Amino acid sequence: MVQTASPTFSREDWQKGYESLRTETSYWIDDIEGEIPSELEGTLFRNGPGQLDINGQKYGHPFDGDGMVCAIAFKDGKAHFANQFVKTPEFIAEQKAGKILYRGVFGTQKAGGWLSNIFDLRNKNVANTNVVYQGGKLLALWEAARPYSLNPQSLDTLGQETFDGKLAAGQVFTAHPRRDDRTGDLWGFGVQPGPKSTISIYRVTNQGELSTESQVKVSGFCFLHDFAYTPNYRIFMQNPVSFKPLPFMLGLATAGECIELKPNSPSQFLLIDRQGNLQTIETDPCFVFHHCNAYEEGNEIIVDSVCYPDYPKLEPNTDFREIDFDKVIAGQLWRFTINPKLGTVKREMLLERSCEFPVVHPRCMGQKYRYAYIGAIAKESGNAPLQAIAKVDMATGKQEFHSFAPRGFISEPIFVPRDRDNHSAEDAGWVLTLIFDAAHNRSDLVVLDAQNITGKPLATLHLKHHVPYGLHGSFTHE
Ligand code: 3ON
Ligand code: FE
Repeated sequence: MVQTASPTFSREDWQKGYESLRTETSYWIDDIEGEIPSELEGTLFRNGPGQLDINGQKYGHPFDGDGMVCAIAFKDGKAHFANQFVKTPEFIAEQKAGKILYRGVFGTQKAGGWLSNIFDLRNKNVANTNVVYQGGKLLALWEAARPYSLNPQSLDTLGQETFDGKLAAGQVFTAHPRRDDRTGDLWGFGVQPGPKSTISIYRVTNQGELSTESQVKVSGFCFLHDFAYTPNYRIFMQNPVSFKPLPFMLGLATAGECIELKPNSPSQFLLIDRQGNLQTIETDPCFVFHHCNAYEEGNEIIVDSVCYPDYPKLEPNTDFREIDFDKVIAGQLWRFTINPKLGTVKREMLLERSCEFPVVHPRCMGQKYRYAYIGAIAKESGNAPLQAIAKVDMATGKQEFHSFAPRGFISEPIFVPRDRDNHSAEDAGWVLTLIFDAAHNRSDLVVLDAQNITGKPLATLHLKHHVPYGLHGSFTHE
Protein backbone atom coordinates (compact mmCIF):
# COMPACT_ATOMS: atom_id res chain seq x y z
CA MET A 1 0.00 0.00 0.00
CA VAL A 2 1.29 3.47 -0.84
CA GLN A 3 1.47 5.63 2.24
CA THR A 4 0.38 9.20 1.57
CA ALA A 5 2.92 11.58 2.98
CA SER A 6 0.38 14.36 3.64
CA PRO A 7 0.91 15.65 7.16
CA THR A 8 -1.93 15.41 9.68
CA PHE A 9 -1.06 18.72 11.38
CA SER A 10 0.61 22.06 10.84
CA ARG A 11 3.74 22.86 12.81
CA GLU A 12 2.46 26.33 13.76
CA ASP A 13 -0.65 24.75 15.28
CA TRP A 14 1.35 22.18 17.22
CA GLN A 15 3.84 24.77 18.51
CA LYS A 16 1.10 26.89 20.06
CA GLY A 17 0.39 24.10 22.54
CA TYR A 18 3.86 24.67 24.00
CA GLU A 19 3.23 28.29 24.94
CA SER A 20 3.43 28.91 28.68
CA LEU A 21 0.19 29.39 30.60
CA ARG A 22 0.98 31.93 33.28
CA THR A 23 -2.46 32.47 34.79
CA GLU A 24 -3.89 30.57 37.73
CA THR A 25 -7.68 30.48 37.70
CA SER A 26 -10.73 28.79 39.18
CA TYR A 27 -14.12 28.84 37.43
CA TRP A 28 -17.19 26.85 36.48
CA ILE A 29 -16.95 25.63 32.90
CA ASP A 30 -20.00 27.05 31.12
CA ASP A 31 -19.16 26.50 27.46
CA ILE A 32 -20.08 22.86 26.87
CA GLU A 33 -21.07 20.92 23.77
CA GLY A 34 -23.07 17.76 24.39
CA GLU A 35 -23.82 16.73 27.94
CA ILE A 36 -21.64 15.67 30.87
CA PRO A 37 -22.96 12.26 32.02
CA SER A 38 -24.71 12.91 35.34
CA GLU A 39 -23.12 9.74 36.84
CA LEU A 40 -19.63 11.14 36.18
CA GLU A 41 -18.55 12.33 39.63
CA GLY A 42 -15.12 13.00 40.99
CA THR A 43 -12.02 14.95 40.09
CA LEU A 44 -9.58 14.62 37.23
CA PHE A 45 -6.13 15.86 38.24
CA ARG A 46 -3.55 16.59 35.55
CA ASN A 47 0.10 17.60 35.82
CA GLY A 48 2.57 18.81 33.23
CA PRO A 49 4.89 21.61 32.26
CA GLY A 50 2.76 24.78 32.53
CA GLN A 51 5.60 27.20 31.94
CA LEU A 52 8.22 26.50 29.27
CA ASP A 53 10.11 29.77 29.50
CA ILE A 54 10.81 32.54 31.99
CA ASN A 55 10.40 36.01 30.54
CA GLY A 56 11.09 34.60 27.08
CA GLN A 57 14.19 32.65 28.21
CA LYS A 58 13.16 29.28 26.81
CA TYR A 59 13.65 25.95 28.51
CA GLY A 60 15.49 23.51 26.27
CA HIS A 61 13.20 20.53 26.79
CA PRO A 62 9.50 20.17 27.60
CA PHE A 63 10.27 17.81 30.50
CA ASP A 64 12.07 20.74 32.19
CA GLY A 65 8.88 22.84 32.36
CA ASP A 66 7.50 23.95 35.72
CA GLY A 67 4.84 21.62 37.10
CA MET A 68 1.31 23.00 36.90
CA VAL A 69 -1.58 21.00 38.30
CA CYS A 70 -5.11 21.25 36.87
CA ALA A 71 -8.18 19.95 38.67
CA ILE A 72 -11.42 19.37 36.78
CA ALA A 73 -14.17 18.42 39.21
CA PHE A 74 -17.44 16.86 38.03
CA LYS A 75 -20.70 16.87 39.95
CA ASP A 76 -24.37 16.79 38.91
CA GLY A 77 -23.53 17.21 35.26
CA LYS A 78 -21.45 20.32 35.94
CA ALA A 79 -17.69 20.83 35.88
CA HIS A 80 -15.27 23.19 37.61
CA PHE A 81 -11.72 24.02 36.51
CA ALA A 82 -8.79 25.17 38.65
CA ASN A 83 -5.03 25.31 38.11
CA GLN A 84 -1.92 26.26 40.07
CA PHE A 85 1.81 25.94 39.67
CA VAL A 86 3.62 23.80 42.23
CA LYS A 87 5.33 26.45 44.35
CA THR A 88 8.71 24.84 44.88
CA PRO A 89 11.44 27.11 46.33
CA GLU A 90 13.16 26.95 42.92
CA PHE A 91 10.00 28.07 41.10
CA ILE A 92 9.49 30.97 43.52
CA ALA A 93 13.13 32.06 43.25
CA GLU A 94 13.09 31.99 39.46
CA GLN A 95 9.80 33.89 39.24
CA LYS A 96 11.25 36.53 41.51
CA ALA A 97 14.52 36.76 39.57
CA GLY A 98 12.71 36.76 36.22
CA LYS A 99 15.35 34.49 34.72
CA ILE A 100 16.59 30.92 34.67
CA LEU A 101 18.58 30.18 37.86
CA TYR A 102 18.78 26.39 37.60
CA ARG A 103 19.85 23.85 35.06
CA GLY A 104 17.09 21.52 33.92
CA VAL A 105 17.69 17.76 33.84
CA PHE A 106 16.92 17.31 30.15
CA GLY A 107 17.82 20.34 28.07
CA THR A 108 18.05 23.60 29.99
CA GLN A 109 21.23 25.47 30.86
CA LYS A 110 21.69 28.79 32.62
CA ALA A 111 22.56 31.67 30.32
CA GLY A 112 26.26 32.44 29.93
CA GLY A 113 27.61 29.21 28.47
CA TRP A 114 29.49 26.43 30.21
CA LEU A 115 31.21 28.79 32.66
CA SER A 116 27.84 29.58 34.25
CA ASN A 117 26.95 25.91 34.48
CA ILE A 118 30.18 24.16 35.41
CA PHE A 119 30.00 22.15 38.67
CA ASP A 120 26.38 23.14 39.28
CA LEU A 121 25.12 19.62 39.85
CA ARG A 122 21.80 20.53 41.50
CA ASN A 123 18.59 19.05 40.11
CA LYS A 124 15.66 21.44 39.83
CA ASN A 125 12.63 19.52 41.08
CA VAL A 126 9.98 20.69 38.66
CA ALA A 127 7.24 18.47 40.19
CA ASN A 128 5.70 18.21 36.72
CA THR A 129 5.21 14.54 35.89
CA ASN A 130 2.13 13.18 37.64
CA VAL A 131 -0.42 13.96 40.33
CA VAL A 132 -2.15 11.36 42.49
CA TYR A 133 -4.59 11.46 45.40
CA GLN A 134 -3.97 8.88 48.11
CA GLY A 135 -4.92 8.75 51.78
CA GLY A 136 -6.11 12.36 51.80
CA LYS A 137 -2.88 13.61 50.25
CA LEU A 138 -2.64 15.19 46.80
CA LEU A 139 0.90 14.59 45.55
CA ALA A 140 2.68 16.27 42.65
CA LEU A 141 5.35 13.83 41.52
CA TRP A 142 8.74 14.05 39.84
CA GLU A 143 10.89 10.95 39.84
CA ALA A 144 14.21 12.40 40.98
CA ALA A 145 12.96 13.91 44.25
CA ARG A 146 10.33 13.64 46.98
CA PRO A 147 6.71 14.47 46.11
CA TYR A 148 5.19 17.87 46.76
CA SER A 149 2.03 17.79 48.82
CA LEU A 150 -0.82 20.06 47.67
CA ASN A 151 -4.07 21.09 49.26
CA PRO A 152 -6.59 18.91 47.33
CA GLN A 153 -9.24 21.66 47.33
CA SER A 154 -7.24 24.82 46.66
CA LEU A 155 -4.16 23.23 44.98
CA ASP A 156 -1.98 25.40 47.27
CA THR A 157 1.48 23.92 47.76
CA LEU A 158 1.98 22.59 51.29
CA GLY A 159 5.61 21.42 51.00
CA GLN A 160 7.68 18.33 50.36
CA GLU A 161 6.02 15.11 51.47
CA THR A 162 8.17 13.06 53.85
CA PHE A 163 5.49 10.52 54.87
CA ASP A 164 6.13 11.15 58.58
CA GLY A 165 9.86 11.28 58.02
CA LYS A 166 9.99 7.92 56.27
CA LEU A 167 11.29 9.50 53.05
CA ALA A 168 14.47 11.29 54.08
CA ALA A 169 15.84 14.29 52.21
CA GLY A 170 17.68 12.93 49.18
CA GLN A 171 15.37 9.93 48.86
CA VAL A 172 13.12 9.92 45.85
CA PHE A 173 9.65 8.68 44.93
CA THR A 174 8.61 7.64 41.43
CA ALA A 175 6.25 9.69 39.26
CA HIS A 176 4.57 6.39 38.31
CA PRO A 177 3.03 4.75 41.34
CA ARG A 178 0.32 2.15 40.68
CA ARG A 179 -2.75 1.55 42.76
CA ASP A 180 -3.85 -2.01 43.46
CA ASP A 181 -7.61 -1.57 43.26
CA ARG A 182 -8.27 -4.69 45.35
CA THR A 183 -6.41 -3.40 48.41
CA GLY A 184 -6.40 0.35 47.87
CA ASP A 185 -2.62 0.41 48.31
CA LEU A 186 -0.53 2.68 46.14
CA TRP A 187 2.74 0.99 45.14
CA GLY A 188 5.79 2.95 44.14
CA PHE A 189 9.55 2.91 44.11
CA GLY A 190 12.60 5.10 44.33
CA VAL A 191 16.03 4.71 42.73
CA GLN A 192 19.19 5.74 44.56
CA PRO A 193 21.81 6.03 41.83
CA GLY A 194 25.44 5.00 42.26
CA PRO A 195 27.94 2.51 40.82
CA LYS A 196 25.32 0.09 42.10
CA SER A 197 21.80 1.50 42.07
CA THR A 198 19.39 0.71 44.88
CA ILE A 199 15.71 0.25 44.09
CA SER A 200 13.38 0.67 47.06
CA ILE A 201 9.84 -0.64 46.75
CA TYR A 202 7.30 1.47 48.65
CA ARG A 203 3.73 0.94 49.68
CA VAL A 204 1.46 3.86 50.58
CA THR A 205 -1.74 2.65 52.25
CA ASN A 206 -5.11 4.30 51.71
CA GLN A 207 -4.43 6.00 55.03
CA GLY A 208 -1.41 7.68 53.41
CA GLU A 209 1.19 5.71 55.40
CA LEU A 210 4.41 4.75 53.63
CA SER A 211 6.43 1.61 54.27
CA THR A 212 9.36 0.04 52.45
CA GLU A 213 8.60 -3.46 51.22
CA SER A 214 12.05 -4.31 49.96
CA GLN A 215 15.31 -2.92 48.64
CA VAL A 216 17.41 -4.47 45.91
CA LYS A 217 20.76 -3.51 44.45
CA VAL A 218 21.35 -3.71 40.71
CA SER A 219 24.64 -3.13 38.97
CA GLY A 220 25.19 0.02 36.99
CA PHE A 221 23.16 3.09 36.11
CA CYS A 222 19.37 2.93 36.06
CA PHE A 223 16.83 5.10 34.30
CA LEU A 224 13.60 3.60 35.55
CA HIS A 225 10.71 5.92 34.74
CA ASP A 226 7.88 3.44 35.36
CA PHE A 227 7.32 -0.08 36.60
CA ALA A 228 4.78 -2.82 36.07
CA TYR A 229 2.94 -4.44 38.93
CA THR A 230 1.35 -7.81 39.54
CA PRO A 231 0.23 -9.20 42.92
CA ASN A 232 3.48 -11.19 43.22
CA TYR A 233 5.99 -9.10 41.28
CA ARG A 234 7.23 -5.56 40.83
CA ILE A 235 8.70 -5.49 37.33
CA PHE A 236 11.22 -3.07 35.84
CA MET A 237 12.66 -2.78 32.39
CA GLN A 238 16.35 -2.07 32.87
CA ASN A 239 17.06 -0.06 29.74
CA PRO A 240 20.60 -0.62 28.47
CA VAL A 241 21.69 2.99 29.05
CA SER A 242 24.90 4.51 30.30
CA PHE A 243 25.46 7.88 31.95
CA LYS A 244 28.77 9.59 31.17
CA PRO A 245 28.66 12.56 33.52
CA LEU A 246 31.76 14.52 32.52
CA PRO A 247 30.12 16.94 30.03
CA PHE A 248 27.38 17.53 32.63
CA MET A 249 29.89 18.31 35.37
CA LEU A 250 31.83 20.62 33.09
CA GLY A 251 28.70 22.56 32.20
CA LEU A 252 28.86 21.50 28.55
CA ALA A 253 25.70 19.38 28.50
CA THR A 254 22.66 18.60 30.64
CA ALA A 255 22.40 15.35 32.61
CA GLY A 256 19.81 13.98 30.18
CA GLU A 257 22.11 14.64 27.23
CA CYS A 258 24.77 12.44 28.90
CA ILE A 259 22.52 9.37 28.79
CA GLU A 260 22.84 7.04 25.83
CA LEU A 261 21.96 3.52 24.78
CA LYS A 262 24.91 1.14 25.23
CA PRO A 263 25.71 -0.51 21.93
CA ASN A 264 25.02 -4.24 21.66
CA SER A 265 23.64 -4.54 25.17
CA PRO A 266 20.40 -6.36 25.93
CA SER A 267 17.53 -4.89 27.89
CA GLN A 268 16.76 -6.71 31.11
CA PHE A 269 13.55 -7.39 32.97
CA LEU A 270 14.08 -7.06 36.70
CA LEU A 271 11.52 -9.18 38.53
CA ILE A 272 11.33 -8.42 42.24
CA ASP A 273 9.13 -10.76 44.27
CA ARG A 274 7.35 -9.94 47.54
CA GLN A 275 10.36 -11.16 49.55
CA GLY A 276 12.70 -8.82 47.68
CA ASN A 277 14.38 -11.54 45.58
CA LEU A 278 15.62 -10.22 42.26
CA GLN A 279 15.56 -12.22 39.04
CA THR A 280 17.08 -10.72 35.89
CA ILE A 281 15.99 -11.87 32.43
CA GLU A 282 17.49 -10.52 29.22
CA THR A 283 15.60 -9.47 26.13
CA ASP A 284 16.39 -7.62 22.89
CA PRO A 285 17.58 -4.01 23.32
CA CYS A 286 14.96 -1.26 23.40
CA PHE A 287 14.06 1.74 25.57
CA VAL A 288 10.90 1.85 27.68
CA PHE A 289 9.40 4.80 29.54
CA HIS A 290 5.90 3.44 30.13
CA HIS A 291 4.33 0.13 30.86
CA CYS A 292 0.68 -0.38 30.04
CA ASN A 293 -0.10 -3.23 32.40
CA ALA A 294 1.14 -6.63 33.59
CA TYR A 295 -0.43 -9.82 34.89
CA GLU A 296 0.37 -13.38 35.87
CA GLU A 297 -1.07 -16.29 33.92
CA GLY A 298 -0.04 -19.87 34.70
CA ASN A 299 3.75 -19.96 34.79
CA GLU A 300 4.04 -16.75 32.82
CA ILE A 301 4.08 -13.03 33.42
CA ILE A 302 2.71 -10.82 30.67
CA VAL A 303 4.06 -7.26 30.45
CA ASP A 304 2.76 -4.74 27.90
CA SER A 305 5.02 -1.75 27.32
CA VAL A 306 5.68 1.10 24.90
CA CYS A 307 9.10 0.42 23.37
CA TYR A 308 11.45 2.74 21.47
CA PRO A 309 14.29 1.42 19.32
CA ASP A 310 16.72 3.85 21.04
CA TYR A 311 16.85 6.38 23.91
CA PRO A 312 14.64 9.21 22.58
CA LYS A 313 16.82 12.30 22.65
CA LEU A 314 16.32 15.72 21.11
CA GLU A 315 19.00 17.40 19.02
CA PRO A 316 21.11 19.46 21.43
CA ASN A 317 21.06 23.23 20.86
CA THR A 318 17.98 23.17 18.66
CA ASP A 319 14.59 24.38 19.82
CA PHE A 320 12.38 21.35 20.51
CA ARG A 321 9.54 23.21 18.80
CA GLU A 322 11.48 22.85 15.53
CA ILE A 323 11.99 19.07 15.63
CA ASP A 324 11.57 17.11 12.44
CA PHE A 325 9.01 14.45 13.29
CA ASP A 326 10.24 12.27 10.44
CA LYS A 327 13.47 11.89 12.41
CA VAL A 328 11.89 11.26 15.81
CA ILE A 329 11.83 7.58 16.76
CA ALA A 330 8.40 6.14 17.44
CA GLY A 331 7.20 4.18 20.46
CA GLN A 332 5.11 1.09 19.79
CA LEU A 333 3.09 -1.13 22.11
CA TRP A 334 4.65 -4.56 22.64
CA ARG A 335 3.68 -7.60 24.67
CA PHE A 336 6.41 -9.47 26.54
CA THR A 337 5.60 -12.95 27.78
CA ILE A 338 8.08 -13.87 30.47
CA ASN A 339 8.59 -17.35 31.87
CA PRO A 340 10.60 -16.86 35.10
CA LYS A 341 11.18 -20.61 35.56
CA LEU A 342 12.75 -20.99 32.13
CA GLY A 343 14.22 -17.48 32.08
CA THR A 344 12.72 -16.82 28.64
CA VAL A 345 10.96 -13.84 27.05
CA LYS A 346 8.78 -13.86 23.94
CA ARG A 347 7.74 -10.58 22.33
CA GLU A 348 5.00 -9.57 19.91
CA MET A 349 3.77 -6.20 18.70
CA LEU A 350 0.31 -5.10 19.79
CA LEU A 351 0.12 -1.62 18.24
CA GLU A 352 2.46 -0.66 15.45
CA ARG A 353 1.39 2.97 15.14
CA SER A 354 3.49 5.52 17.08
CA CYS A 355 1.85 5.79 20.51
CA GLU A 356 2.36 6.85 24.14
CA PHE A 357 0.51 7.16 27.46
CA PRO A 358 -1.15 3.72 27.80
CA VAL A 359 -3.84 3.22 30.47
CA VAL A 360 -6.32 0.53 31.55
CA HIS A 361 -9.43 0.20 33.72
CA PRO A 362 -8.25 0.79 37.33
CA ARG A 363 -9.61 -2.58 38.48
CA CYS A 364 -7.41 -4.32 35.86
CA MET A 365 -4.11 -2.96 37.19
CA GLY A 366 -1.97 -6.08 37.67
CA GLN A 367 -4.77 -8.33 36.38
CA LYS A 368 -5.57 -9.95 33.07
CA TYR A 369 -7.29 -7.30 31.00
CA ARG A 370 -8.87 -6.76 27.62
CA TYR A 371 -8.75 -3.08 26.72
CA ALA A 372 -5.94 -0.55 26.59
CA TYR A 373 -6.47 3.15 25.81
CA ILE A 374 -3.46 5.01 24.47
CA GLY A 375 -2.51 8.23 22.70
CA ALA A 376 -1.53 7.70 19.06
CA ILE A 377 -0.66 9.61 15.95
CA ALA A 378 -3.38 10.23 13.36
CA LYS A 379 -1.75 8.29 10.52
CA GLU A 380 -0.77 4.67 10.18
CA SER A 381 2.99 5.00 10.01
CA GLY A 382 5.83 7.43 10.49
CA ASN A 383 5.77 9.91 13.34
CA ALA A 384 3.87 13.05 14.32
CA PRO A 385 2.40 14.62 17.46
CA LEU A 386 -0.25 12.56 19.25
CA GLN A 387 -3.64 13.47 17.79
CA ALA A 388 -5.77 10.37 18.33
CA ILE A 389 -7.00 8.15 21.16
CA ALA A 390 -6.66 4.45 20.40
CA LYS A 391 -8.58 1.60 21.99
CA VAL A 392 -6.87 -1.77 21.60
CA ASP A 393 -8.79 -4.98 22.25
CA MET A 394 -6.30 -7.59 23.46
CA ALA A 395 -8.79 -10.42 22.95
CA THR A 396 -9.53 -9.77 19.27
CA GLY A 397 -6.66 -7.52 18.23
CA LYS A 398 -9.18 -4.88 17.10
CA GLN A 399 -7.79 -1.34 17.03
CA GLU A 400 -10.03 1.73 16.97
CA PHE A 401 -8.96 5.36 16.73
CA HIS A 402 -10.71 8.60 17.58
CA SER A 403 -8.76 11.25 15.75
CA PHE A 404 -8.76 14.98 16.59
CA ALA A 405 -6.55 15.84 13.59
CA PRO A 406 -5.81 18.12 11.90
CA ARG A 407 -6.09 20.87 14.54
CA GLY A 408 -6.50 18.91 17.78
CA PHE A 409 -3.60 17.51 19.86
CA ILE A 410 -4.34 15.00 22.59
CA SER A 411 -2.90 14.26 26.00
CA GLU A 412 -2.90 11.10 28.12
CA PRO A 413 -6.31 9.40 28.16
CA ILE A 414 -7.78 8.45 31.54
CA PHE A 415 -10.39 5.69 31.81
CA VAL A 416 -13.10 6.32 34.39
CA PRO A 417 -15.43 3.36 35.11
CA ARG A 418 -19.15 4.12 35.10
CA ASP A 419 -19.92 1.61 37.84
CA ARG A 420 -17.55 0.83 40.64
CA ASP A 421 -18.44 -2.85 40.97
CA ASN A 422 -16.33 -5.68 39.62
CA HIS A 423 -18.96 -7.12 37.29
CA SER A 424 -19.69 -4.41 34.76
CA ALA A 425 -18.13 -4.61 31.32
CA GLU A 426 -14.47 -3.64 31.30
CA ASP A 427 -15.14 -0.79 28.86
CA ALA A 428 -18.28 0.52 30.58
CA GLY A 429 -17.13 4.03 31.31
CA TRP A 430 -15.59 7.15 29.88
CA VAL A 431 -12.26 8.17 28.46
CA LEU A 432 -11.32 11.67 29.55
CA THR A 433 -8.62 13.62 27.77
CA LEU A 434 -7.49 17.22 27.41
CA ILE A 435 -7.22 18.30 23.78
CA PHE A 436 -5.35 21.36 22.61
CA ASP A 437 -7.55 22.91 19.90
CA ALA A 438 -5.24 25.05 17.79
CA ALA A 439 -8.18 26.51 15.82
CA HIS A 440 -9.40 28.30 18.97
CA ASN A 441 -6.07 28.41 20.82
CA ARG A 442 -7.68 26.77 23.85
CA SER A 443 -7.99 23.34 25.42
CA ASP A 444 -11.07 21.16 25.69
CA LEU A 445 -11.79 18.41 28.14
CA VAL A 446 -13.35 15.69 26.02
CA VAL A 447 -15.52 12.89 27.41
CA LEU A 448 -15.64 9.84 25.14
CA ASP A 449 -17.87 6.81 25.60
CA ALA A 450 -15.33 4.00 25.94
CA GLN A 451 -17.77 1.52 24.38
CA ASN A 452 -18.14 3.76 21.35
CA ILE A 453 -14.73 5.35 21.21
CA THR A 454 -14.99 6.41 17.57
CA GLY A 455 -18.40 8.03 18.16
CA LYS A 456 -19.03 11.71 18.70
CA PRO A 457 -17.79 12.83 22.16
CA LEU A 458 -20.49 12.75 24.83
CA ALA A 459 -19.27 16.13 25.98
CA THR A 460 -16.67 18.69 24.94
CA LEU A 461 -15.91 21.20 27.69
CA HIS A 462 -14.28 24.35 26.33
CA LEU A 463 -11.82 25.90 28.76
CA LYS A 464 -11.24 29.66 28.69
CA HIS A 465 -7.55 29.20 27.78
CA HIS A 466 -5.11 26.55 26.60
CA VAL A 467 -3.30 24.07 28.83
CA PRO A 468 0.23 23.30 27.59
CA TYR A 469 0.79 19.65 26.58
CA GLY A 470 0.85 17.72 29.84
CA LEU A 471 2.26 14.48 31.14
CA HIS A 472 0.22 12.35 33.55
CA GLY A 473 -2.76 12.54 35.84
CA SER A 474 -5.37 10.53 37.67
CA PHE A 475 -9.04 10.46 38.54
CA THR A 476 -10.41 10.19 42.03
CA HIS A 477 -14.04 9.45 42.82
CA GLU A 478 -13.65 11.18 46.20
O1 3ON B 1 20.71 9.46 37.98
C1 3ON B 1 19.57 10.01 37.54
C2 3ON B 1 18.41 9.07 37.37
C3 3ON B 1 17.20 9.84 37.15
C4 3ON B 1 15.96 9.22 37.67
C5 3ON B 1 19.71 10.71 36.23
C6 3ON B 1 18.53 11.63 36.00
C7 3ON B 1 18.79 12.93 36.76
C8 3ON B 1 18.45 11.90 34.53
C9 3ON B 1 17.24 11.05 36.50
C10 3ON B 1 16.03 11.85 36.36
C11 3ON B 1 14.99 11.54 35.59
C12 3ON B 1 13.83 12.41 35.42
C13 3ON B 1 13.76 13.67 36.17
C14 3ON B 1 12.84 12.04 34.56
C15 3ON B 1 11.68 12.83 34.24
C16 3ON B 1 10.88 12.48 33.20
C17 3ON B 1 9.77 13.30 32.74
C18 3ON B 1 9.53 14.60 33.38
C19 3ON B 1 8.94 12.92 31.74
C20 3ON B 1 9.00 11.76 30.90
C21 3ON B 1 8.10 11.61 29.89
C22 3ON B 1 8.13 10.49 28.96
C23 3ON B 1 7.46 10.42 27.77
C24 3ON B 1 7.60 9.21 26.96
C25 3ON B 1 6.64 11.49 27.28
C26 3ON B 1 6.16 11.52 26.03
C27 3ON B 1 5.38 12.64 25.57
C28 3ON B 1 4.79 12.69 24.34
C29 3ON B 1 4.94 11.64 23.33
C30 3ON B 1 3.89 13.83 23.96
O2 3ON B 1 4.41 15.06 24.17
FE1 FE C 1 5.65 8.98 32.45
